[in-house]
Amino acid sequence: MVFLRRLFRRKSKPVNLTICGLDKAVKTTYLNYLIEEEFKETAPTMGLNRKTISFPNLDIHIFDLGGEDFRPL
Ligand SMILES: Nc1nc2c(ncn2[C@@H]2O[C@H](COP(=O)(O)OP(=O)(O)OP(=O)(O)O)[C@@H](O)[C@H]2O)c(=O)[nH]1
Ligand SMILES: [Mg+2]
Repeated sequence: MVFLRRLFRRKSKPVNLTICGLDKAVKTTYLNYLIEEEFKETAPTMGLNRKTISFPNLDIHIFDLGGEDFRPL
C-alpha cells in the first residue's frame, strides 16, 4: 500500500483493474486480503465482485471476475 501511495502522488483519473483467472485460483481471497488485510473464507464468485481502493489522489476500481462464469471469454 505504501508503494502504491508513493507511485500515485498526483491526482489521477480512476484506474480500472480486472482480475481474471481459473476458478479457485484465489482471486477473491487475495482481493479481500488486499482491502481488509486479513484472510477470510470465500464462496465461488457468481458474476463479478467490484471493489474500490481509495487513496487521497487515486481511486482504483477492481473487478474480480468469477472463474467459472467467465471461462468461455
Ligand atoms: N490450499 C489453499 N487453499 C486456499 C488458500 N487460500 C485460499 N484457499 C482456498 O481456495 C479456494 C478458492 O479461493 P477463491 O479466492 O474463492 O478463488 P477464486 O479465484 O476467487 O475462485 P472463483 O470465484 O470461483 O473464480 C477457497 O476455498 C479458499 O479457502 C491457500 O493459501 N491454500
Ligand atoms: Mg472469486
